[in-house]
Amino acid sequence: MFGIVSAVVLSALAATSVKAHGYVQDVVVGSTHYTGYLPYQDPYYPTPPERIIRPIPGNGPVNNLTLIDIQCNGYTDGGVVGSKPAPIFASPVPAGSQVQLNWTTWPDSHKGPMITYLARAPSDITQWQPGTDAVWFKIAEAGKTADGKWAATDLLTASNSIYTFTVPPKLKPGQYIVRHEIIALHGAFEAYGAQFYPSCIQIEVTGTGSALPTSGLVSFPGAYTEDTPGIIFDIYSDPTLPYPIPGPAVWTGGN
Ligand SMILES: *[C@@H]1O[C@H](CO)[C@@H](O)[C@H](O)[C@H]1NC(C)=O
Ligand SMILES: *[C@@H]1O[C@H](CO)[C@@H](O)[C@H](O)[C@H]1NC(C)=O
Ligand SMILES: [Cu+2]
Repeated sequence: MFGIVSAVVLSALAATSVKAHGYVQDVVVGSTHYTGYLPYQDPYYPTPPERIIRPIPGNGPVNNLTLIDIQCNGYTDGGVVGSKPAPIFASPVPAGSQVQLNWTTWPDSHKGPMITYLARAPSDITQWQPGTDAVWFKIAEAGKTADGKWAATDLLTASNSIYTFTVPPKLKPGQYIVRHEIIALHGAFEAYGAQFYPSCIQIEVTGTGSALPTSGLVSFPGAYTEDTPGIIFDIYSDPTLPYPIPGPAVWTGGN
């Protein structure tokens, strides 16, 4: 039985081994590893493995900011569009702890920022779809350093494809979607050229904090338009040009 599954998985892998794009393949909290949603393996199991990351159709980007796909790298399945919940979540994820996101090898050409948002689930996260509600707040961002190093790919590659963020220490406990993304700018010198690679990771934050932003929340789609600074940007013309990271300011109320 498992032999047959393995053969199917292997042939699916072989068919898609072209190196391009990427996704988060592993999440580490403390000493616990949670394998990410693996788009070229998971759908081929008779009983798909349960993941904490919402399903994605493949390693490719979303480039239309008006689509619900921009939320979680959309996936249409059985009438579920855009942000199909995952069946499980990482728990516990203590407030103040570091979470490591292990990306597949990121192509050198795909320079751009890495940005992380949270949204607090009003009820069971394995059932929750935010739709176009303004529920997201930014907790981390990295663009281009003063000496011209991009978060992706320079810094990500230097850290062996591991991106680390800290859960705000005073964040109110509860279930959250982490919306983490790379925006690849190699084609962003013109409209509709930026490529978005969002990953939606379900976590349960524990602790004794009570902080939660009450204003400034954004929606996906909605937070970015083609007029937002940093969505259209020429990475080739002037390497010393500062890069404006799109989206709201980082929320610091939980620090
Ligand atoms: C983006 O999607 C909307 C809605 O489907 C569509 O009307 C529009 O033409 C798309 N834009 C581009 C640039 O593909
Ligand atoms: C990232 O995940 C890949 C695939 O599971 C693994 O081979 C690699 O060792 C991981 N990297 C780190 C630094 O844990
Ligand atoms: Cu690509």
